[in-house]
Amino acid sequence: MRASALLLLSVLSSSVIAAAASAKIKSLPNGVQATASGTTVQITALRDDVLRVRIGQDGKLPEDASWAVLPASRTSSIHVSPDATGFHTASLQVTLDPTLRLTVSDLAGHILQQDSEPILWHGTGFRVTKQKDPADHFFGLGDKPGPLDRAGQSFTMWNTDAFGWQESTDPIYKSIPFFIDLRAGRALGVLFDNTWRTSFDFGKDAPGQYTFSAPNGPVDYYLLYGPTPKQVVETYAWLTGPTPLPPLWTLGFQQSRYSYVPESKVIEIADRLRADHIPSDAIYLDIDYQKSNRPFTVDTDKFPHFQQMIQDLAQKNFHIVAITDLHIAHLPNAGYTPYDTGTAGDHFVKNPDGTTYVGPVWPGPSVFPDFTRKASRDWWGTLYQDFTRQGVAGFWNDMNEPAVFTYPTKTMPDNIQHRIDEPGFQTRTTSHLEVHNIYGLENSRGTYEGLLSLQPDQRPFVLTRASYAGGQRYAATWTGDNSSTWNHLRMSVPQIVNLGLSGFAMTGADVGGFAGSPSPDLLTKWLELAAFQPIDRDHAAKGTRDHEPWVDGPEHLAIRRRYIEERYRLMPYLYTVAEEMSRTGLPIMRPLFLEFPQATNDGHPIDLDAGSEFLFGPSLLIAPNPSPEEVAPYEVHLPPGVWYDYWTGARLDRRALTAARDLEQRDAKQPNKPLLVTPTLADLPVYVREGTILPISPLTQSTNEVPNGPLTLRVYPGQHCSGDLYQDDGKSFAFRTGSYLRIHLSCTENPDGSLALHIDAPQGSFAPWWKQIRIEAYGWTPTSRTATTPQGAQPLQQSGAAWTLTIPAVTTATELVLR
Ligand code: NBV
Repeated sequence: MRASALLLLSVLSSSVIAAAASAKIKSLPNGVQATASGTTVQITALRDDVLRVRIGQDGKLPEDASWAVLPASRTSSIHVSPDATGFHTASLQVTLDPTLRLTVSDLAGHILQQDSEPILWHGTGFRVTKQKDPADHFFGLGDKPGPLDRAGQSFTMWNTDAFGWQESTDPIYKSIPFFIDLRAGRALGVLFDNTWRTSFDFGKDAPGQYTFSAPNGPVDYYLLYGPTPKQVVETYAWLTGPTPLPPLWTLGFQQSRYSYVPESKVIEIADRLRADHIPSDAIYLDIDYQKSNRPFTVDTDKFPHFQQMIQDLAQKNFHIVAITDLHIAHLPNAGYTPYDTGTAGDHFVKNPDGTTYVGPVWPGPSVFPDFTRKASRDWWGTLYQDFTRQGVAGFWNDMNEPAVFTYPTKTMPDNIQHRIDEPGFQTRTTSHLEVHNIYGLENSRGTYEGLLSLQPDQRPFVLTRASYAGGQRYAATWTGDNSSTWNHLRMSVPQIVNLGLSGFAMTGADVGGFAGSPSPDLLTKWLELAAFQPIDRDHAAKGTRDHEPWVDGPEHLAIRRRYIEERYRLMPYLYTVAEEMSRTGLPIMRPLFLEFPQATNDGHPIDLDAGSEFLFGPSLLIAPNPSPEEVAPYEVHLPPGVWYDYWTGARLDRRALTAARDLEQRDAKQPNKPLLVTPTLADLPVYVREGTILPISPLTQSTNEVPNGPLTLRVYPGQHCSGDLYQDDGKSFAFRTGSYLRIHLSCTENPDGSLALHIDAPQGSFAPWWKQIRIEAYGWTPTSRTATTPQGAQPLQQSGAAWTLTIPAVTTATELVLR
């Protein structure tokens, strides 16, 4: 794949048609347009911090349409201030030189991006070349494996069924042509909105430049200025839409395998999860529940009481997620409804001669919905009617690259004809080359929108394998067919982090690895780590050894259960983070630089020093072994500030040096010196950022269960001490009309040594489960062991590293002072 991308680049270089030095710059209310030597460039400001660049030949600009960008954002614009060479906004300076090279700077004159050459054309193809600074670090680009920082590498966008992918495999399942350039502490996001087989090179070909190119399609890209990376991520969510608020149960532990059959096996798995007290919420049905692998059928020999099974499992608080692949069995005159109704409605893609394209996949010869037609997506959505009626809670769109069993391409031929018949687009027929990378996106969109129209007051859960930029609006995703190796465990971190930076915030990797059989230790470590990742789904390929938490005996089970339980205790925090994600686009799993962009003197991302560390929400830092199979101690680099050990509550500063379990002492003179951690099977280091107020619930066995006992607020004093808590019914859209609960919390350390906790007046009308609130204060020592509460003075109790008290649930703004 990379070889062909390089070939394209060298062809492009050999036929440069550079714009001549005669550009005429025309001012537009919202930007500029200029033409030179047949190349027309238009740069417009959508906001002060968002630019759009469109370039065309022969005086024409590309079609103004997008599968990724929200219409309202794409068409927004501001008035800019023109100047001699371009324009400026309230935060950016835009300059075009006579050869149409673009420079974008901040208002202090720091160059954020600069064309090092004019655009290169080669027929329908083109290449955009930017100067690369040695300080540039690149993040994003979706699920691409390899190191977190993309600098020095090149990539191709072509959605591929990449069973058995490894660290250097490219491309794999998704095409998310969005990246963030972090240059000396200033962040700029770039969305290259072109669905063809695009290429990216971040200084691999030539160290002083980075490029993006395509063999066809529009030159249409967006620049999103920070300066902080967090602002860029939030702006990307403004541009392409955030991940919607997921149903609460999808944040629970999910158990899957290819495949649990027959029905009795599914029930056995559910019963064992409950009997072993492994908190869990979902069980997956992979392709073998279907009759002869035909989507939207059930093999009634293996599942004679399908609906009853679903209802019985729902009684036990399990949700069923069923796979529904897009390839419809080619079964004329056989009474197979998806084929019959799809054919009647002309919903399948065609060969160049107009006949329906038929390709082999799981059901044998199959036909493929034309998802770039709204009418075909609407038809697709109706296929879910029986399953939703029967109570299937979530749907899994696999194989939607699309995967076809034709080799070597593993997809449909380039010349297959797709119809674009879509509000906002010119109606036309185009080849597979243009649609390939958005096929999975539009498949999952059809599913999501179909579910919404079938069950308008239920938040859909769709899990998709392939997608394109913006696909987070419709589906969660996973990293496909990973392997049961230590390296794949390690790689899940940079992959999920980069997906989160690319808009996909609800993401997981198959726990235990899909291909192969994990050793007991590997499975245990994986279940530990995934408890702190957005989607926690244990999944395994056919023919591999069993993967469920209990399979390696009581000692392993006890460790695995402890981590899953911890995830459930953290559910109020996790759900609050998920709600933030649904408003702002901030991912659940974050690189350290997102929260600590100033952590290093030269502005390089601290993650580059910090092995496999990541943040789970804004407040918890997870520090797995960067060489997970290694037994030697490893370094943990904590960003500046005070940190607490999550497990013991010990404050890791000069006052608590000796309390740090399992950690070598922190050097008092070098507070940012790395910690040394000795890896053990049962431990995963987790740290809490100072100033955190962490909401915790009593343990439940599923998210459906109402927790029994108080809400706990763990207070970790320090800078900017605050926390939030969000709750709602976990499934409907009632939150949109006020049925939610939001509480903002903050704490202050007073000069007299007392600790004040402020609980703001709750917002929203949703009544939560707790009747009491237990406060646990860490890293703080009382002088008189009492608290002032609205109910009067109360004694503080000591419990481990915390001082605690319990008060009745509050309905108005409340202040407690612990002294
Ligand atoms: O549907 C079977 C599998 C599924 O379990 C896996 O998660 C997907 O990534 N599917 C791929 C098709 C076949 C894989 C060999």
